[in-house]
Amino acid sequence: MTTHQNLFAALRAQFPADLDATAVETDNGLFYTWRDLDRATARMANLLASLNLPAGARVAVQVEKSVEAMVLYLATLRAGYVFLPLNTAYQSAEIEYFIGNAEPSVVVCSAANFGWVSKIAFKAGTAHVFTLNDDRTGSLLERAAHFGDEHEVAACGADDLAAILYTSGTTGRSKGAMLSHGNMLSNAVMLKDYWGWQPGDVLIHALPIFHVHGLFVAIHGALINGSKMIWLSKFDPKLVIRKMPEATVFMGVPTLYVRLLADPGLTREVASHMRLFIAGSAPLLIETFKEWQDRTGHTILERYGMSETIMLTSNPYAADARHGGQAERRGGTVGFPLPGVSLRVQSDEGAALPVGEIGGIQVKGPNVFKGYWRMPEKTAEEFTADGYFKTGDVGKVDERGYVTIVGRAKDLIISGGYNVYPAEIESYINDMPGVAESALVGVPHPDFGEVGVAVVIAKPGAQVEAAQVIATLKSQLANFKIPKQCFVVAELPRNTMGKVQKNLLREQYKSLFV
Ligand code: MCA
Ligand code: AMP
Repeated sequence: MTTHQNLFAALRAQFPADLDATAVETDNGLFYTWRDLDRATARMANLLASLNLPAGARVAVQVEKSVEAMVLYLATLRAGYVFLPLNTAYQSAEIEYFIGNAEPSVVVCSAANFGWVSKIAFKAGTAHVFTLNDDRTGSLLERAAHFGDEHEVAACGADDLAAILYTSGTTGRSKGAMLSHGNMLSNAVMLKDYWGWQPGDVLIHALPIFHVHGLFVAIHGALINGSKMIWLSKFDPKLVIRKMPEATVFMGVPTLYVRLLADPGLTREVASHMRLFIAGSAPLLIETFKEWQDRTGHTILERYGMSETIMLTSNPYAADARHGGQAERRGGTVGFPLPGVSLRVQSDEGAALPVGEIGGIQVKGPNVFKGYWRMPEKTAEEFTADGYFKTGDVGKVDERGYVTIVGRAKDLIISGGYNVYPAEIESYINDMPGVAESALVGVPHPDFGEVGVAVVIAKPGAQVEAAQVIATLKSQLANFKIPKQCFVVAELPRNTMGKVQKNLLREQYKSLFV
């Protein structure tokens, strides 16, 4: 094992020679140099190392976005432990499940949530609960301040776990996707080349840092190129537009592009300093793709990935011999399988499908995860006998090699880049008094791309109020999972097998928001 399989060591090796240059500039006027990042991660890694955690210990983190939160991520890698990021919208039932399932040794939360989070954590056997706020306060920083700012990076093998990302299951509970140092590093190194990262690139970081897009693709991309980040605590279209003349790269989910386009301040001139706009996490509408071209003169580069695989496919940055010299970023497609990724389309029966035919997308490569945390059966179900991971996405590959995603075999709604699993929401609704059953379907939405609509059946003689269903869900679940509308109806459409026909519900409610 060498230290250099450690993802942090590889990122650190690309810090620029001038460690006093700015690495991160924040929207509240703070500047962090590369030396600051090195020292802060060393201090925090020393703190973690002092806790005598078991090998492979999980560090579960639910905090608001801040540079210190990124430092905690990097310090966890540096110390050789496993990072477990949690969406700040998650409420107690959700957090209780993740902590109970992952059994983290360390939990970090905001001071405001310390009461309920620490109660859950201590009950689950967590030894250490720290606080970290987005204003550079909290017990984590207080404790880390007592440690030295030099730290020898923990030795790691490529297969050692670096992070666990929970992704909800289409049936049953969420599954923790285990990503190794090797998974992440191979993807980061390859994307640096594929997206043509250059000296002097500056990234506008406007995404949350508890999912793959903001935490890995954006942060690794900038760090492994020694590039400065303009760090926005929250997405704000006006601020992004204001910062474009100082930046070169932007990454966003489609909703961010829709909101930027809604701002008259987005012009060709303001975007002229930018080199690359990248979109992913949800389908980018062709209208958005074209409007962006018209307004800014830039062609958005759409790519496709998953928590289990990090990035899988991408439209080309420039002409590439690997794809017959193709340089065209084609709207409505997610581009080519990335170098090292083997992608195929199969029928339900497991037959390889020819060019242009629609089927299940399966992938293999150094980026594909190690399996689901403590769920060997689920892991086995999601891989084919010859080692391909079944993405659950449905698509096709054209004669030029471009991949198009046409739908999903998994019952999943992607709303503003966040995943909502109908099975989870339905189970909460079905537990409400007076409810016989329910169905959640995704319908088009101008801002979020897709949103959930709940259709509920009351038990005979029972009264169920739609507003009450929504209010009860709001008290239980992360806000982005709450259906934007709820209808209480007499019956659900069913096929001859008795299965609810969600396609008919989607059709019925498709014009609700558009
Ligand atoms: C906020 N709301 C939402 C969403 N976000 N509703 C549905 N879907 C959403 N995504 C609702 C809240 O519940 C709230 O409703 C109201 O909008 C305002 O909340 P607020 O938090 O202020 O919203 P916002 O700040 O405007 O957030 C919108 C957002 C955010 C900026 C688009 O959703 C976001 O940052 N999305 C990016 C997600 C992301 O990074 N995904 C990457 C996953 P109420 O007022 O009724 O309570 S990684 C991935 O998918 C893979 C691997 C990949 O390929 O990248
Ligand atoms: P997650 O579980 O958050 O990792 O979400 C992964 C899912 O997001 C994939 O399986 C796809 O369904 C979807 N996804 C990611 N990027 C794209 C894209 N560019 N176009 C369509 N769907 C996407």
